[in-house]
Amino acid sequence: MPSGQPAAMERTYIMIKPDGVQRGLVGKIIKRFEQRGFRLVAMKMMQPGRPLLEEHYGDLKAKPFFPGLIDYMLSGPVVCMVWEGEEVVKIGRMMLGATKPIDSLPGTIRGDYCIVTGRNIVHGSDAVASAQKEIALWFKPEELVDYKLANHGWIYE
Ligand code: DAT
Ligand code: MG
Repeated sequence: MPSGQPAAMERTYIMIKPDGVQRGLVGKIIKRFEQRGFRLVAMKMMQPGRPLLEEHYGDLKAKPFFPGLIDYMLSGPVVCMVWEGEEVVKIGRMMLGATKPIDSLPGTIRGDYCIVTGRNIVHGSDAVASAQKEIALWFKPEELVDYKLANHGWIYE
């Protein structure tokens, strides 16, 4: 891409799972997205119910770990966020680290804070299309806040 040509502005759905909340990692996870330069578009804490979680993880319904995954996600409140920026979906996944913490490199969130796949503390959308679906599932349109980040011009060309 030629310099000065902006890549598409994207949004991604990032959710701190119950273990991330209980382990006091909310601030640290938010900080990483802030310091990278992304714009926080929406944020709320909630206790999701089973139907919402089953919809969110609908693609994994047939997996043997699905019931355990839903129980884990029901075990406490989560922090739901929408972050915006160029290539934020891919960069966000990179910041999270691999699904299995054994493959997550140090420096990534999962690589720095967790050991097993079933307690990997944070969710991030895996593609632009799934991000759009997940944002619509977890947030009402009026919960997405429009404002200009004061340092935008110092983050983008
Ligand atoms: P990711 O969260 O990296 O997008 P995924 O969408 O494949 O990974 O799976 C969703 C979550 O399900 C994952 O964060 C943790 C859990 N999970 C995935 N594979 C698992 C496994 N083999 N055993 C236990 N839990 C698993
Ligand atoms: Mg996934």
